[in-house]
Amino acid sequence: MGELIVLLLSGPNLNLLGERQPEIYGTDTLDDHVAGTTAVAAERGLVLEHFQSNHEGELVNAIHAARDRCAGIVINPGAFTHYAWAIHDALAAFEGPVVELHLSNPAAREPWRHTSVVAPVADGTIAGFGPLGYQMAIDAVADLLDR
Ligand code: CA2
Repeated sequence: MGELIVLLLSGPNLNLLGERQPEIYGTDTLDDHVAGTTAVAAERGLVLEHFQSNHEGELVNAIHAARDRCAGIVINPGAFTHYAWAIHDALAAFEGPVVELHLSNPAAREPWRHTSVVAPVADGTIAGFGPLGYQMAIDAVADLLDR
């Protein structure tokens, strides 16, 4: 088999990581998270690709493009988590493992963050563990692919 690609998707405002709200989201930049995730993926024999967008449709297009090309998806949909049904539908049409990832724990925050429209189409959700979550998400995808 050829290389197994895992697509890491980052939603709106995650490009600002490291610049503001470090008490909630930590001090690492998105590039830091991507570098760490790439290294962990390589240890598991996986190739990481990353795409960030502030536009819902671009994330939908990226999910479509991953079909038949990527083995799994790790997605932090940002605030789209809470209402973006187009992302839900796109992920539902993806065949491989999907892991929903959050740096913070939305369940412990404002009530409007308690709903995820992505969770029903994910194999599982990792939330509240900061940077460690990226590593956990890769472990989850790798294990799901091994089964
Ligand atoms: O905890 C997470 O990873 C979230 O997906 C982050 C989203 C939030 O809307 C979700 O409820 C939970 C927001 C990301 C915004 O990131 C910023 C980073 C620095 C400065 C401003 C925003």
